[in-house]
Amino acid sequence: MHIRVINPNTTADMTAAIGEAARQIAAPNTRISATQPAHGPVSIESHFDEAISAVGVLEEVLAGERERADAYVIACFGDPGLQAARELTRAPVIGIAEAAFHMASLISTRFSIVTTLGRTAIIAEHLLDNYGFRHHCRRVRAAEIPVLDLEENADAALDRVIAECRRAKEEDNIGAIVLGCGGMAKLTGQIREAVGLPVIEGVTAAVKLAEALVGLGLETSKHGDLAFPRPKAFTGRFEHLSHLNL
Ligand code: 5HY
Repeated sequence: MHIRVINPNTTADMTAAIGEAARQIAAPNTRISATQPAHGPVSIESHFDEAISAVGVLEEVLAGERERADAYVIACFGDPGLQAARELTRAPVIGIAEAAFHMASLISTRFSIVTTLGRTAIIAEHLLDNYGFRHHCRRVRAAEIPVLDLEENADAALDRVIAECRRAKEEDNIGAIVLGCGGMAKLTGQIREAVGLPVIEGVTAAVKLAEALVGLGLETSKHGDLAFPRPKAFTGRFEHLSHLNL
């Protein structure tokens, strides 16, 4: 099976690291392609960044449809464009936040999230409400690191993430920690060792969920709100999306 892992930001090093993390846990017959939009923010740290990145995610799904991908992973913890992406394909589309919440709830009664910047914590809180996991999550914490520090100052960023995870372990009365950024995928092993709690990372959780859905022959429902969008004209820079024949 072919799983297209989409990093919604446009930082190639982070896309490569996300692809590598996915390949390390993918089943032998799973082919992982890691891609990013041609246009968009180098990192996603606000509602604005997320809104712009969502268009790039959708164009990457349309490109994946031309390559007949069997499933998609949206590798940003805001799950940008998730429901819109599901409208464009029959293939399963998994957001890393949603995947991590499901996995965490299967191995713990309460978890905390450790994300990058405090200002993005609200995005994770909205997803917890939207997906029905608010009661499972004790707290959304932030290591207060810019996303690209995970690439450019990785050692210092790792120390801050570990410190925040240790505070969560001490203070939050939890059984597990969810890492709140796709860029943390490559750090999961070191964090698990340092913190001594189950640590769930979304990219790998999403790849395994995608493999399970494809393995079960389950597709995104085309009955109801996730049906293909009605073909119509788009104007200006979106004219190429006109009358999509999906
Ligand atoms: C992510 N931003 O996973 C989110 C994390 C965050 O560029 N990739 C990003 O802080 O919201």
